[in-house]
Amino acid sequence: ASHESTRRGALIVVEGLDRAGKSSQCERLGDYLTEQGHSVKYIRFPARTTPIGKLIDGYLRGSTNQEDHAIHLLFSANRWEVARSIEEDIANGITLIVDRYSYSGAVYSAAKANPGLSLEWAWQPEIGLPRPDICLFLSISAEEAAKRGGFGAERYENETMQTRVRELFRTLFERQEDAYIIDAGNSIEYVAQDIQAAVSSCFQRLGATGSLRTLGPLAN
Ligand code: Z5A
Ligand code: MG
Repeated sequence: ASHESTRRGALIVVEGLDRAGKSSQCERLGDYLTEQGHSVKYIRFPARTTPIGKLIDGYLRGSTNQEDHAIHLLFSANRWEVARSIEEDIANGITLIVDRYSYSGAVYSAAKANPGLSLEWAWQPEIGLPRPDICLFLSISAEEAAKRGGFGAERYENETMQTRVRELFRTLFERQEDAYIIDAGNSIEYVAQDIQAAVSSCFQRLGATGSLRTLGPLAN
C-alpha cells in the first residue's frame, strides 16, 4: 500500500445496542484495514481502566451507585480524558476504531426514567469532542439480539432500558447526516462486508477533506 505518511488517520465509530456485534465487527474491521496497509488502533468506551473508568465500571457492575446526572458526566469525562490522544493519533496517521462513543453516552442516560435528563441535555457535554469521520450504527431487532444469548448482569442490561435505548438511537441517527445504518441482524461475514463498503467510501471522501472536526450541537 502507498499511503503518504502525511495523510491523517480516520476516526471510525461503531455504535449500537447490546449484542449488536460491535466488538466483533471492530475486530474484523481492524484486521481488514491492517491488511489494506493502514495503521490501526482499537479503543472502546467506557475505557474502564482510567481513574474515571474505574468509577464507571463499579457503577455498571452494581457495586456502587451514582446520581444519574453525575454518572452521565463521568461517562463524558471518560471521553474527554482521551480526546487529546485521539487527536494526536489521527494527526500521526493512525486510524482509530472506536467501540461506542458519544451516541451511547447520550442515549443510555436519556433512556432512564429521569425527566430531567433529556437527549438534548445529555448531548451537551459531548460538544467539542473529536467528531467521527464515519459513524456506523449496527441496527438489530430485539428478536435477533435475543438469539445471541440472554442479558448480562450489568446495570442497563434489561428489557425496559434496551427498548428505550432502541427508540432513542433511532431518533438520534435519523438526525445524523454522516451515519451509516448497518443491518446487524445478518451473519457476521455479511455485516463485515457492509461495514467495509461503508468505510471504503468514507476513505474516498476523506482524501479530499481536511482536518478532524469536532462534535457540534444536536441537529434538529
Ligand atoms: N454506556 C453508557 O451508558 N454511556 C456511555 O457513554 C458509554 C456506554 C460509552 C457497557 O458497554 C455499558 O455502558 C453499555 C452502554 C453503557 N450498557 N449496556 N447495556 P460495553 O460496550 O462495555 O458493553 P459490551 O458488553 O462490550 O458490548 P455489547 O454491547 O453487549 O456487545 P457487542 O460488542 O455489540 O457485541 P459482541 O460482543 O460483538 O457480540 C455479542 C454476541 O453475539 C457474541 O456472542 C458474538 O459472538 C455474537 N455475534 C456477534 N455478531 C453476530 C452475528 N452477526 N450473528 C450472530 N451472532 C453474532
Ligand atoms: Mg462489546
